[in-house]
Amino acid sequence: MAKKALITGVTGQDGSYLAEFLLEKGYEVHGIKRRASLFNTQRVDHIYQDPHIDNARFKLHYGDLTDTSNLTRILREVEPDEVYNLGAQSHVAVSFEAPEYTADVDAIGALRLLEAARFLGLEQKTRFYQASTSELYGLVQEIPQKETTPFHPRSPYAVAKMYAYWITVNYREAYGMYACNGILFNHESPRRGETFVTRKITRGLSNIAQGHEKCLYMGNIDSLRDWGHAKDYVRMQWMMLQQDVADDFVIATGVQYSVREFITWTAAELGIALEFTGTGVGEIATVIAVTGNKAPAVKVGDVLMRIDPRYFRPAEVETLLGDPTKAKEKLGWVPEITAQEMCAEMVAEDLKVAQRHALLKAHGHDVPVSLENG
Ligand code: NDP
Ligand code: GDR
Repeated sequence: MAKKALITGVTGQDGSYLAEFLLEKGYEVHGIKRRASLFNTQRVDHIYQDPHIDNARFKLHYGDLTDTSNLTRILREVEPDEVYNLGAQSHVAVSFEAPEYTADVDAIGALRLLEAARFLGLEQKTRFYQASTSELYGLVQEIPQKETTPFHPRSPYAVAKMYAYWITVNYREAYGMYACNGILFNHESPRRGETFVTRKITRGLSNIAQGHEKCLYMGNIDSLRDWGHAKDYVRMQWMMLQQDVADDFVIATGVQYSVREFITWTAAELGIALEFTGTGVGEIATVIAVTGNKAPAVKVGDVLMRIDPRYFRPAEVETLLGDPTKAKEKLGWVPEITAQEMCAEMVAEDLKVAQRHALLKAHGHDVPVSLENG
């Protein structure tokens, strides 16, 4: 019998990579998707299986982490061996705008799943993975951060995730559930949401290179992050549920870069050399050289980046750097893709789309490019 996994947040970045990974391992994969007025399954359309065929191994259920009876019914129907709770309002800046909703989904959502498993008598059968986050460290108490570093969350998102972290530990201790936290540092990919900083940069500069946009408006570019690739990180989520004893692990690369550096790499991938001048909100990035043919719309002297304080956060997490020693030693996990390689992959994908739009425009087709920012 194939193992069954249930993924909340299956339509998100990690959910899509994890679903692919588990299908390759032979799992029957169930995912919870939200009802939306437009299709929202683009990240999993390539693995979608017609439910009318026999032996379909990828199944989607409508649901929401705010809906207890819905979650309980899906758990009862599927009786999964493993639950991966990846669903969340995952944008830190947005959590300041919608703190109560973020708490409902990100904190109580985890409780609803754990309690449903207990209520249905699945607590000894179903293993539970909670998508915890480096945002728990917030105002960092120790560099680098490891499993024993004290938490100091700095946003409604991080505070909600702190509840989810501890309720997961609590169900492990109180009911003997196999429940664990992956404390994952930032991880990205070409499937990253467009309003997270890396994708905003690769997509924005690719659009500028092809003449769809003029300038990138950024928040705190001094911010330091430990960026890995989502593909490497979902492998680790699965590994965490295959141990004899449930435990919590930091997943990170152990290397840190600034947002400014990520902008420089992205520009370089497009053949653009930038110079940063000015300070604070007056800082700009100006083009000092253009080579190759990837950026026909850009010329020397163009200002490609300005600071817009609207992207500053009420409380910022200035620096994050993870220490993944425990994961390496206990699970034998090592990340395979570097931040620069990931940046190159993201630019290649975003440039392809921007070039396709340019071609359509050149043939008289109107292609509105979303200027939605984050
Ligand atoms: P995404 O934002 O790409 O995906 C979030 C998923 O959650 C989407 O499928 C979204 O659905 C779904 N979702 C949102 N609200 C609800 C709800 N009310 N009920 C059910 N599902 C909902 O996030 P990532 O894939 O990047 O991250 C996965 C998880 O890991 C999240 O919990 C995130 O907080 C956490 N995390 C992420 C890190 C990262 O760097 N990527 C690092 C550490 C933790 P829809 O598609 O309809 O919006
Ligand atoms: P983060 O990711 O908040 O770390 O949360 P994000 O990419 O949004 O920000 C990283 C850093 O870049 C700074 N920044 C900007 N961020 C955005 N989005 N837009 C901007 O214009 C901008 N300019 C500068 C931010 O201030 C921040 O310091 C992500 C999410 O995936 C969470 O769900 C996850 O838990 C953590 O990573 C680990």
